[in-house]
Amino acid sequence: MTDATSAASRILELRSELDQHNYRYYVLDEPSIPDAEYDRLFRELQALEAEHPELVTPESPTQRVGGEALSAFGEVRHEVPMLSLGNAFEDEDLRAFDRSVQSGLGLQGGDLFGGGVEVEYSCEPKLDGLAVSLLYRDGQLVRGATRGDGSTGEDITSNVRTIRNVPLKLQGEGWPQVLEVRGEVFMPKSGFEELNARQAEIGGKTFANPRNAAAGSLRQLDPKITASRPLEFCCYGVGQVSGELPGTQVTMLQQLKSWGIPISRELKLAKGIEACFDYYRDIGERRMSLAYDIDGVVFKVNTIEDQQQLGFRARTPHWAIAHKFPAQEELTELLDVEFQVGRTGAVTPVARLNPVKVAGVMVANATLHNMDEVARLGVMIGDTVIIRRAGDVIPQVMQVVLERRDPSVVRPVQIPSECPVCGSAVERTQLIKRSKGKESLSEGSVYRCVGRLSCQAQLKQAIIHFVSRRAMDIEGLGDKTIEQLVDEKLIGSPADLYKLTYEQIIGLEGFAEVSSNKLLKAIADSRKPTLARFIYALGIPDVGEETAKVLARSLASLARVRQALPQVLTYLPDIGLEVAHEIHSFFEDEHNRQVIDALLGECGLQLQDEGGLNAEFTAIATLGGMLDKLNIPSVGPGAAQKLAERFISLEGVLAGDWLDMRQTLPEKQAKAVRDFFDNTENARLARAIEQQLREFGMHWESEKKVVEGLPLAGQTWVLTGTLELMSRDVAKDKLEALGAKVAGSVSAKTTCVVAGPGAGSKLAKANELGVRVLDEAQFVAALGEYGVQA
Ligand code: JCF
Repeated sequence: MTDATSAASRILELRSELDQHNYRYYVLDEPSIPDAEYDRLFRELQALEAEHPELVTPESPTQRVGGEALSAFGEVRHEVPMLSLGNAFEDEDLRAFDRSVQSGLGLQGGDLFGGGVEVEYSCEPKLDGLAVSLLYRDGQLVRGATRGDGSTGEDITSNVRTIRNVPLKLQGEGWPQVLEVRGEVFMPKSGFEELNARQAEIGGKTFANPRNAAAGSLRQLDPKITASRPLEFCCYGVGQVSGELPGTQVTMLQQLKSWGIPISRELKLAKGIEACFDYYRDIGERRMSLAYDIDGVVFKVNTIEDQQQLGFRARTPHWAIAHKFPAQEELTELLDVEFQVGRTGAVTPVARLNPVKVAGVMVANATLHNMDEVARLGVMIGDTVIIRRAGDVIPQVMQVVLERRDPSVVRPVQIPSECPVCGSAVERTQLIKRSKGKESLSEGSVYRCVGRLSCQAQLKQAIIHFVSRRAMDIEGLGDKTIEQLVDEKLIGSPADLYKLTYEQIIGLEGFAEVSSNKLLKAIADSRKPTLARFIYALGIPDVGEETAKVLARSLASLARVRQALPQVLTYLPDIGLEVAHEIHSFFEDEHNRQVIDALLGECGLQLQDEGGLNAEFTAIATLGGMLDKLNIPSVGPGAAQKLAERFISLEGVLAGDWLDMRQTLPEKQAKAVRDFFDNTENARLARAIEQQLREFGMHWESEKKVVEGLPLAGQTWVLTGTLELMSRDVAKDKLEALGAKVAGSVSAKTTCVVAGPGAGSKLAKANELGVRVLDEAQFVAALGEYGVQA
């Protein structure tokens, strides 16, 4: 093949590929490759066409800019063409732009150093949205249009009218009779997240990024859909104008702002190109905390007369440029998927990638989170994938480029059946769910190595966690040292730390006399942790610092925490069934028990602040509440309450005869209760829970007292908004213990509404109906009046 024929065939290939991506981008709003990859293909075509001008055709994507008008909308001709911007990727591109501006304005060599006169530039972030034109006649919005190809766009008047910050009428006075403003329609990041969550919930289409979401929302044939989308407009310039506007970019935009047109809050004036670099760096640093996506900053020659003198070429002005940030998304190949074992044994897939530079940093690995994520992405080893790295966030695999999949090469990602580190079984986690008195198991998204501390990977992580600052706080024991200790089998559990000798430590890499003694002292000094720190240091799955503190404060002894039944743990603030089971099974594990016994025995650990029971746990238990926690099949809270009212005590229920029970409950439920307690295991569990609640100091109320003469008997309360001093469950328990019913909605029968921050429709309804409303502080005070502590 000659050079020319191979160029010709590559050109055809690139054109068809670019046409396809253009269609996906502009018509479907569903691009399958990152912008950076599109730009590369585009530039490759441009370069080939420049080498072979005879091969350029009018249909080539290089000869057209922007999207084709969608036939469903009317056409709009732009009297003044809508320009796009040239790009500067490197610093040098921006300096070249500045030099060409200077020469265009005849300013070169203007000072002693030959550096020319400093040009003033307006600066603003470059929003990642869609360019639109808004036409105002006599101050009224009469037309909205997309940019389209720059000379013809689509008429989207009904849609832009739904954008909340687009004024339908201009404010103030002095606006020109005809005023066409131009700007970007975009979707803020938060609105995008909410929209996607909403769409996922109703099984609708979700969007890859805010830009696609904005495009998909703006080009809806039904403006009601557009209206439901969180779009915003930001003006950056003007088109047709009758009459005069202020003479600089910045003053002109400020004038538009005074008429009610939104402009960028980040608009600044920079004197000289160095100030532009400062602006670029400043916005770059704040990029992640901005409310919207941007892909660079825009610099414009500030003086409008100068802009006119500089003019434009094809469709880009000589007086403005977009200084792009490094792309956050790139394409690469997924070479392999490896599995890492974490502290709690979670086996997580990690993508090994053909290294690629993303946002300025080489990326060779990316997280795949879990196997559900692998399935959601549909990713296979050997696929081409899109990698995204935003700010300090770890690189993510965003999407598979299916067009680039070679079915003969790819293979599925499989979770290993054995732990890659210790060879123990890998099991899928189970989720315990409860509804209507039924406990059901479903598959979790996490797989776990069951090896616990016999798995070296888990052991290393467990010890790293154990010694960490907020846990046992042993200084001088870095990750590398811990790895070495485990690899050389010097320690097999956290307890072994306390048995390390001077000789063993000085034999480690990086240790000398002084540092060895220091470490020994640090280990010895860690022997008196608080109970909360110690519980946290154990590294029980799902037990973070907060939960550890709750356990320590409420139960006030490790012995009680170790014994606690899961159902009893759920009486503690913010401990759900899931976590309760994790805690319970952690302490059931034989290996864990041995390690804890060793720590408290031969290692000499002494836990501080163990002691009497704390008020936090002296919540009020009722028989009904306890029966509910037993999860008797088909028996919900209502039925549990009826049982309690009828039988008064647990022994009463256990002995309750069938006829009695059938008078109280429908036959099916009565039978379920009888069957449940006829199983001696269940009866024993119920007695154990009741006994433990008493032992742990639970303030036990008999049902009899509950139904009669309680201070809030006959009242109906509603809890809404966020409660900060206690969980809603606890608040509900306390109200019920005082005899109140707690309902989910407000009506004229509601006695009182407790409204925390964020309360919405229920609070509004209460105010409308004149129902009494308490804030949380008032609520706590009210409880206090009845002798109940918050
Ligand atoms: O924010 C933008 N995406 C943006 C686009 C800002 C500008 O000042 C622009 C633009 C496109 C063309 N100015 C022009 C002339």
